[in-house]
Amino acid sequence: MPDAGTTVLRKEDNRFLTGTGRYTDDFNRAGQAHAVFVRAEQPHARITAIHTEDARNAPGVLAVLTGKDQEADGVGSLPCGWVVTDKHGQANKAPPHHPLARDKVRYVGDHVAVVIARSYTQARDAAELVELETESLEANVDPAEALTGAPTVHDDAPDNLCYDWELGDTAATDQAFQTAHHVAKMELRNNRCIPNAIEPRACLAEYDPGTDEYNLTTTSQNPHLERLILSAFVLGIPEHKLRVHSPDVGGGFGSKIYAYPEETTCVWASKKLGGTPIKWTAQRGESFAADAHGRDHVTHAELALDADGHFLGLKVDTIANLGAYLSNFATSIPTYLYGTLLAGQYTTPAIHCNVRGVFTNTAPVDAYRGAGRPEATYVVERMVERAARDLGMDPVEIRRRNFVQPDQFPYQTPVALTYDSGNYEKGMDEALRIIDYANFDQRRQESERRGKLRGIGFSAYIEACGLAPSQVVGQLGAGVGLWESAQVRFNATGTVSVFTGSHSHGQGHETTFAQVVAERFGLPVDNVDIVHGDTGRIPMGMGTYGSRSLAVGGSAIARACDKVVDKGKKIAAHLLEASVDDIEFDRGNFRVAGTDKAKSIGEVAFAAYVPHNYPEGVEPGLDETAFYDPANFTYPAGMHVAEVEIDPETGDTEIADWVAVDDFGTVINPMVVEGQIHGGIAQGVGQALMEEGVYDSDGQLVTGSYQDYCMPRADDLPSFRIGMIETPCPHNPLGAKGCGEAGTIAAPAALMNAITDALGTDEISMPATREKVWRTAQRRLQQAAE
Ligand code: MCN
Repeated sequence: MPDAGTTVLRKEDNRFLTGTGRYTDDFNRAGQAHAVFVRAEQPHARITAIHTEDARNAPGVLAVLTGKDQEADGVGSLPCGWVVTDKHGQANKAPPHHPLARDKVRYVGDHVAVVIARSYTQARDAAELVELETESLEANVDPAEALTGAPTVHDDAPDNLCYDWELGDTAATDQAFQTAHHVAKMELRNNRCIPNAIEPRACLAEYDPGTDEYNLTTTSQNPHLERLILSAFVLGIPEHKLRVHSPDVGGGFGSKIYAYPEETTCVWASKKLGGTPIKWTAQRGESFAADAHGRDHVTHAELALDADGHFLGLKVDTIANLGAYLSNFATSIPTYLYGTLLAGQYTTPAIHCNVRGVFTNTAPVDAYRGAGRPEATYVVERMVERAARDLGMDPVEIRRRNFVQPDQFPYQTPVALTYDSGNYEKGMDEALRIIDYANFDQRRQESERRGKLRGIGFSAYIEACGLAPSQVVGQLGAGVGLWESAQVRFNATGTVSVFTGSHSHGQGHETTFAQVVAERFGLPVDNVDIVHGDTGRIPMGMGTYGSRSLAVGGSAIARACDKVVDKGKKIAAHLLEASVDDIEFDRGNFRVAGTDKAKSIGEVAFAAYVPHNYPEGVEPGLDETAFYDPANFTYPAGMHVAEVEIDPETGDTEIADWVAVDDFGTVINPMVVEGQIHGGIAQGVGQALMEEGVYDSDGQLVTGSYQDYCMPRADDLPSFRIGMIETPCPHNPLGAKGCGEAGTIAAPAALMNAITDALGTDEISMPATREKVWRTAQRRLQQAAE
């Protein structure tokens, strides 16, 4: 019976590895129709007419619907659920985002009409016949230029500014800069990423005219939130009349958090077509064009230091691309999930950050694995290394001099957050030991002898995850609470069903959550069933993102288990003819303290459902629910070290070694956690070396397929070497901190610091493609020769 804290193979892998998982596209209904969306081919145009007659008359077509039809039916706008108040006290601009465009199209891939036909091919063929008449407008695609006279995306925001937000103390930061011995400066671009889950987004929408109920099967990371948005904002369906079911979901990385135009439109259309079930599955090109993208920041940063390398102040000025419309959490990502992390692992006393969120004619930008925190870590860790290079200091030593120390926790940063626990120096020392930093110079010389350039780069990342206390996020503008719920039900035969509002789409919750419960009740993991992803079965939930599932969802489960034990004690006391106060519970057994009189939890559960001999005043059943709202975020942190070897003749960057030492507090399943780190690093390496969503100046997405958007593969990566330290989270019952985004947050800075170390210049931006690296290396060699 393995405990939490030990590796258990993932229960869910049996179905995933044998091809018996059930994904949204595997669901079919008799008489279902298929939806194909007609999408904008121009990035910016006023709609003058949409000609649908030919498509309507095409074989098999049941309907061709446009924004006008939605307007007539009162279909609402997709909301952004987080209001950011800018530095002038104004709420952010929130132009409407209609599922089907009404007046203008605003990016390539925007939704113009939906064609619904008997078969997918009929719908696709008919979609070709829809003719969009437009007046073309100039496109605005570059965030750096969006505020300087670029074409206006929304009339409500004539200068394309969504908000001008600041955090930190300007006066204190200015003061710090005045006393500085040195100011390190950098221009940084955080490249646009396009999420690529294995399974594309999909939905199957059904309306039942008999009961006036809807059933939406869809690829969502948070079915309850999807239900809330469709109900409260877009379609006005009473929540209890809408079931949202997310069966197996093949990855999300943030892109499946949001309510999108497609499933919204299919739910609405299913009723319009008298209850015809409507199915839609994205083609990969649609995912590239219209799933929410990530990152896309342009930043100027300055770090003030004294002569000994102590950080005195940090100034950060960022323009964040929000795309053409505000996606559900878009406003919060470059503000509260970015600016608040700019202290990093350091005691920098004064920080000021200014962020301007801008509209452009590009796909909406929202949370993508890490969401704001990779961008913050990238700024801080590139700046730290830049400062070390400017001052001729060892990058390890400069960090050591500035780390928050273990006795300073809880640590209040100058940018709002209070770090809960950590030991940053210990993590760094462990990483240095594993990578053998002491002998790095020898390895560099050995590379030089072979004509190669070797570099080492560090990234001391911190993140705030386990999203998070409802009161705090509410004060910051969130429109939702960020608690999690759990129901833990003993069945009469002693097995346990757990209903969680978290949603696993690759993270292994069916195993790790079962471990939490199995350990508490002294049961085999296989006797615990984790049910998730269905508003029809799970009372309430807020879903999975922000590495919150274990810290918040798992804590709710732990609390519900405690309630089960409390009730079980009453039943056991009766069965054992003892006082409740004398009953102890340990690993599945209720025992009268100091005796060998005991009842197993299985016996107690049976008595709860067959209450022939039962305490008076106690309800039958052993089934408890808990809501958990954390007191703080959790603050995982760690040190990633990348060592690269560059071939200046080809521009090839080989990642020679990668060491990650992380602190996730108490770990439930080391294997699952390692898997999360591996996947996270791979994603960060992708951003640093090869991934970039590029729009040309005409607003066309030129990286709209795998031909042009390069993803990392196994042979691009080394075998990662993982170390762990553990400072338990002091404020949740598991002591756990989130791990799901850490690798992605840490990796880009580590890799770019290593590449720039090897090349001897910071003049290279992400992604450091072969071409860019080759050009930079050649330029350096030429300069050296001159
Ligand atoms: N865990 C653990 N001990 C800890 C922390 C976590 O054993 N101290 C386990 C958890 O029980 C869980 C897994 O590790 O099984 C990840 O937990 P957690 O850090 O709570 O993250 P979430 O489950 O909330 O997952 C969300 C996170 C995010 S935000 C993105 S984006 C992401 C990610 O996880 N997307 C993923 N990992 C992904 N992995 C896959 N395969 N696919 C995605 O889309």
